[in-house]
Amino acid sequence: METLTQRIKSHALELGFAKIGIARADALTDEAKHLREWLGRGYQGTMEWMERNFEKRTDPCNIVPNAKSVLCVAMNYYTDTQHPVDPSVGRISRYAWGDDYHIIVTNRLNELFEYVKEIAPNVNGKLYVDTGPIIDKAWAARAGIGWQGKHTNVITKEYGSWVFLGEIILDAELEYDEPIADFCGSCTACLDACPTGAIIEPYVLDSTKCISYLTIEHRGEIDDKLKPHFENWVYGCDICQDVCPWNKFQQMTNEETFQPRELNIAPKLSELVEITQEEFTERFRKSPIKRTKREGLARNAKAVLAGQEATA
Ligand code: B12
Ligand code: SF4
Ligand code: SF4
Repeated sequence: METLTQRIKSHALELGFAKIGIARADALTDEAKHLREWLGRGYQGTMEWMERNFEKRTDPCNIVPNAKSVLCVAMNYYTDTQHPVDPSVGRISRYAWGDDYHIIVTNRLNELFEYVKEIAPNVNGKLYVDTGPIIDKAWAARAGIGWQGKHTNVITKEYGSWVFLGEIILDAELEYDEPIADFCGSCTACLDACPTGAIIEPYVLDSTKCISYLTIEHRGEIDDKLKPHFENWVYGCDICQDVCPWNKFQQMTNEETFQPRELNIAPKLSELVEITQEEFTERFRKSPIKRTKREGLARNAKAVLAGQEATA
């Protein structure tokens, strides 16, 4: 007879999640200390929302009363396409080539939650995929999905770091997984490759220097000093993950919706600078790229071109 935990885990795999692990819903004490220090150093930049809800962010019992378990999932998004090398085109991070994972992973996690409620009707909980006051990576690490690499992303042994994370906080006791070891060893490839020096020390990222932050989250002008280091990235950046030796274990995703949209792989920089609102809305429907808005994408393309001019 399968236990509740075994049934949930089997169903998660049937739904297409690559990995599932379960952590005790204890308060995040060490992580809270690191988060407080990180915020104190201003590494969140203008993401002020990260300073809010500290109590929820670091203790799931402040989200779900009597929380007992955090059920963590990872969904593989790797596709067999490479980033372009033509200097006249922009690079878009791999995670944003297809449909928005917020929609895809949330819908799938909802299906899993429905299943849990069906087989354990008294269970209460809440699910998150990126958007809530919860630290996805910390929970994935605690649940043994993978470890946080020196670039700070969670790396799985089977799929590398090309996985999206999500979780359901539940008020039911389940069988728990153990965290796995940190397999970065003496490697420093990500720190050495980051063009802006954003990984200021192992496991510590200064968002204000990170191209991903600058091209997606940051509003307003981009510092002229950073523009020559953009290496054609106009939405996010994959450099620290591309150089990671664990990403040679990448596997193709089965998710159709994550397959690259033709126009997202190598958009002409000159086209992005001039893209109209109508074109932007049409082209990036259901895409994560919507987040940066038309103005943001055009600004990023201009920043790359300005950087190229400055170093010509
Ligand atoms: C804010 C945010 C960002 C910010 C800050 C990134 C960051 N390092 O946290 C920016 C905009 C830069 C960003 C970029 C990216 N992001 Co983002 N982001 C988030 C978000 C919303 C919150 C993360 C958070 O709470 N950070 C707080 C800081 C303090 O955490 P941290 O850097 O991981 O630090 C921890 C440890 O390193 C440790 N620590 C700190 N100091 C020290 C010191 C020592 C000695 C030790 C041992 C440990 C340690 O403690 C900290 C707390 O746990 C999450 C979704 C979520 N709600 O959780 C997605 C999330 C982390 N992002 C994600 C992705 C995919 C990306 C990008 C890859 C996208 C891209 N291709 O451009 C890049 C990666 C850049 C990078 N190298 O990290 C995924 C990561 C998936 C994975 N496999 O890990 C997430 C989980 C979204 C999701 N649900 O899938 N992101
Ligand atoms: S995403 Fe790019 S800029 Fe940010 S830490 Fe990684 S390599 Fe550096
Ligand atoms: S590149 Fe090396 S140090 Fe960086 S996360 Fe991967 S294994 Fe760890």
